[in-house]
Amino acid sequence: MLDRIRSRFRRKPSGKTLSPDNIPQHVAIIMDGNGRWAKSRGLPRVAGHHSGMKAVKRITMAADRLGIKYLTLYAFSTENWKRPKSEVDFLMKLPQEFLAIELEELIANNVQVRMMGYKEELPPHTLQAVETAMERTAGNTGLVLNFALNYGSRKEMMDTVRQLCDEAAKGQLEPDKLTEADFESRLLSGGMPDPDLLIRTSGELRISNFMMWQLAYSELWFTEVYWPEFSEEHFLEAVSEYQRRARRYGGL
Ligand code: V0D
Repeated sequence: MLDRIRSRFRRKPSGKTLSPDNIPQHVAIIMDGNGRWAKSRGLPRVAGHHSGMKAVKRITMAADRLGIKYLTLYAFSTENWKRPKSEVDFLMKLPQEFLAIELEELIANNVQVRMMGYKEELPPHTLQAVETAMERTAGNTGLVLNFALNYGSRKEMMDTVRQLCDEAAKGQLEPDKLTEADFESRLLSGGMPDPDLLIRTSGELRISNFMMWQLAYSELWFTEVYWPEFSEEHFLEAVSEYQRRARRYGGL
């Protein structure tokens, strides 16, 4: 417990401290720059993906120590299937490898593993590993570690629209009375709060089909740093900047 309090007040290079209140409840991250990191070192792209996996562990533990409740990581998009088959095959082995190494520690830390995305297209070995992890951590009450895996925001919204139309056609809902809450609860993120903070690494300044509905009022924070080099310090810097910004929700 002391450790937890200390880490929340840890001094940063800037000399600023994080406030223990106003910790973002939900942080989402676009983990970009793995291939570029590898290229800059003369390594194959897959070496970058592998190194990026280490950063996942690092930032998960940092988020847990800060008392963040939800961490959503964009691991694989519905567009990523267009990459070379050899790269996709490699990527699809990472969940198993990650969980083989980290699941016991995640369980010991009361972390709940979840997946947000379309399960149908995933190779059975990938889905099996993720589902086992979700089952084994379903009762945990600590950090929710939510992997966006085969996720795309337009598909998510279109599926939600289809489902609502279907329910309307069956007479289960009245279009006139449809609310934002009806829409939200049917998204893949249903039941989770919207992200308070979005982080994107590696210098691209785009949302790239990630949680477009849910990010409507989120603070956005971008860094040039490649994901494999993203450190706890960088993460604390993003949270510190989040705390500095006034959150006005388009109101006062
Ligand atoms: C590669 C950087 C962990 C982004 C991080 C299949 C690209 C490392 C997972 C993971 C990937 C997913 C689900 C789960 C446990 C771990 C992961 C993918 C890529 C895509 F339950 N890292 N990671 N999944 N990379």
